[in-house]
Amino acid sequence: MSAITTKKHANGLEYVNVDTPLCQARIFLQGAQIEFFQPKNQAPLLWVSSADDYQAGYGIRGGIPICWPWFGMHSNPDWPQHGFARTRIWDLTSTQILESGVELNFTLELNEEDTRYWPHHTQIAIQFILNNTLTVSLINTNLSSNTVKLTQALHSYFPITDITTLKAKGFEGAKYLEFGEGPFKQHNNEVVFNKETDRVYTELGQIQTLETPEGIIEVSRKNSRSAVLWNPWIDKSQQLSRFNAEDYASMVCLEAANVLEDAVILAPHETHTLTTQIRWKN
Ligand code: TA6
Repeated sequence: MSAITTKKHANGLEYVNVDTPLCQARIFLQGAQIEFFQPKNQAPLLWVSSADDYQAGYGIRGGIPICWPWFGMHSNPDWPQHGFARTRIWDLTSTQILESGVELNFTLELNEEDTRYWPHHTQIAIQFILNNTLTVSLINTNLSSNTVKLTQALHSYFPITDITTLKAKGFEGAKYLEFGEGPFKQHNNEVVFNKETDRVYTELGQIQTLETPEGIIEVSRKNSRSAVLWNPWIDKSQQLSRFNAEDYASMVCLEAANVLEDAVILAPHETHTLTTQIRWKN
């Protein structure tokens, strides 16, 4: 028997609790941020830092924060990194319990302050389809009469037991930029981690895998021309908010995105859907 209920975290943030025969999940209304997803009889597929205190106004450090309507730093240094969508309260607009799993839809109504950052009439929605696989789709519709340009990412945090044994695969032949340099060519198929890694890949395939001794996490992307691969390593971990110094060893981000030259251009009344699908491959 599936159950979808709304609950309140001890620190006040509301979330939707999903408990079905196929999986369990928690999606916070703030940022429509999924911060927990566990398929039945398998380990959780998302990571959250124990240092996060679930305070209003901050993206939770883990799960899948939504970076929209820009990724990274804005040209105006006073504007929030990764946009404002992840700190806003989204509305749960529909839920469906199906044989094949559960579908939840959220929308973000842009308020007065938002239009200061993003003065374009835009419908922004996110759909979750939960079964033994997590499918997340960020749906942008340009309701204005002008063409708009935006960047976006589903900033997924994954649990790994040891960053030094992780092999991230599926990047062969791609190009990447890192720390403002490049593009560099990715010659071999796997990426290993021994320093801060913050790569924006482009021209890559739609499926990557995170291979650990505990199992293989498969991450696939649709309508995503970029993928961001990030581990802060030792020094950066000391500077990050809501992040333990040792957290770098047990997490990695692999983000379905459209950033930099891969920005999304939306003509009037055009819709773009960015999707990521996550599952245990074995
Ligand atoms: O996606 C990688 C990245 O852009 C890193 O450079 C780092 O800033 C990370 O996102 C986390 O950003 P946040 O604003 O959530 O601390």
